[in-house]
Amino acid sequence: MLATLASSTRAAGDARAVTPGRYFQPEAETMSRDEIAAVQLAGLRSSLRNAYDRVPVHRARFDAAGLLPDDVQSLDDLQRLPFTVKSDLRDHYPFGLFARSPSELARLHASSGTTGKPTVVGYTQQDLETWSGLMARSLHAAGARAGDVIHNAYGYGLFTGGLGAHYGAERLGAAVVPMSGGSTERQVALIMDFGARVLCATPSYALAIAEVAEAQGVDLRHSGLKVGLFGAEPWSQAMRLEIQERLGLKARDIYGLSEIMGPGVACECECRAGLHGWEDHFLFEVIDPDSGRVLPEGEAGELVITTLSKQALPMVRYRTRDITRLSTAPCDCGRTHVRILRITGRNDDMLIIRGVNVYPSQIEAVLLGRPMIAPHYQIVIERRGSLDHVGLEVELQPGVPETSHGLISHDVTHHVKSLIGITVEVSLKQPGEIPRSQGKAVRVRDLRPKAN
Ligand code: DLL
Repeated sequence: MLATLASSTRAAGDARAVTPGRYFQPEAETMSRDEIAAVQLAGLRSSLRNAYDRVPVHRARFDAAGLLPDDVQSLDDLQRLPFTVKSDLRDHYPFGLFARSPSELARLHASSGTTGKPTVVGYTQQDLETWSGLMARSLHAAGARAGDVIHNAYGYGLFTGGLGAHYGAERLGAAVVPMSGGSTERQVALIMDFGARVLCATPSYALAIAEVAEAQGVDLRHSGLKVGLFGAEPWSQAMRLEIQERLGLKARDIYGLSEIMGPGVACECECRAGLHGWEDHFLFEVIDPDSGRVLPEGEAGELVITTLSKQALPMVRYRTRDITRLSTAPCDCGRTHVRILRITGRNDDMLIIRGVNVYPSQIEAVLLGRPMIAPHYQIVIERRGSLDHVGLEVELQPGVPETSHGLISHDVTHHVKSLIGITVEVSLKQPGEIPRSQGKAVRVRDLRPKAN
């Protein structure tokens, strides 16, 4: 099957010769399941050793579980260790889970934590090498090639999307256009002018680009775009079809999270039958989120990931909160790495708004403590056109004069934008207007179409 991989990547009408890039790595990507297990066991033992020797939090947990890294004889032994959760990163902010000192790091990234403190992740130079390699492998699996122009509209900065895709594209041997998000009209012009063959963006931003192009009278279906790598937020099959139709490319799903690495933990291949999770660097489990029990292959549950090669931030059984299923059935592309089926949602209250991770508690933290605002609010998220729109309904304290309304709205909008990074439309409500709940307050009304 692999022999046909190169020829099958030649999209109809795309006459360019397909160069088997350096980042199709058959020796790694098509190992037998037994070979994968052997690589994983070796990686697990050394990663647990790294965590045990250098991270007091992990050492205490391993000791409490009565399992030393050298005791690990099989992959199943991992189940004897407890999970790591997002709040562990917050509780040991900023560097408490790091296995390297800041002087040994090459980069730091951060994403939203559940409250004011961000989740901080760090990389050694070798971690960055691994990440670039896996991102290059992902790009290649999705259909990008050395020599392509890759238009990268993932946000650059603390978010891992921009730089993660950037270094992977360079490693692949492509020319990257480091566009980041925003300036959508300019994005359209540069996609056309530079002849980009590959687009990297969140799926909702890809649609926004299509919309702006259409409004400008530009038909991106006639551009050079052939492949899109879309991720960082859940998206549906319907959205895939719409993106493909409007941009004239093959839309592929890419998954990742900062705590584990960033984009490129898993990616769809040409077959688009699930995302290959790169098992030579990560170990994937799916658990019942309530009992924590590991579920048999094929059952839906929460994805848990253990890193096998990370130096700076080894993660042991990290609960991603993402809901999915796994399959080790052979894929038509010939790759043997497990497939993570489309992420259908999360089992915590984290929202992903225009690709930005947001917890309702962060918005609450902005509202509470503002004297004219009562502790009752609702976040209403809709899809307007292709983009998320966030309404923030906020209840006033009794007796607030109407003359202050403009100032209050502006103050809330400004602080939400500067502290959390999203734009909200504030509507002020009179005392008692926000519905009170009998039980758990309904803080979020998410009216966007669901992923399926
Ligand atoms: O979103 C990394 C990334 C960048 C992935 C670009 C793909 C492309 P975080 O900001 O840490 O990292 O957010 C991670 O985003 O736990 C999922 O809930 C969600 N997510 C990421 N990719 C997908 C996807 C980046 N393909 C969180 N489908 C994860 C559904 C996704 N959800």
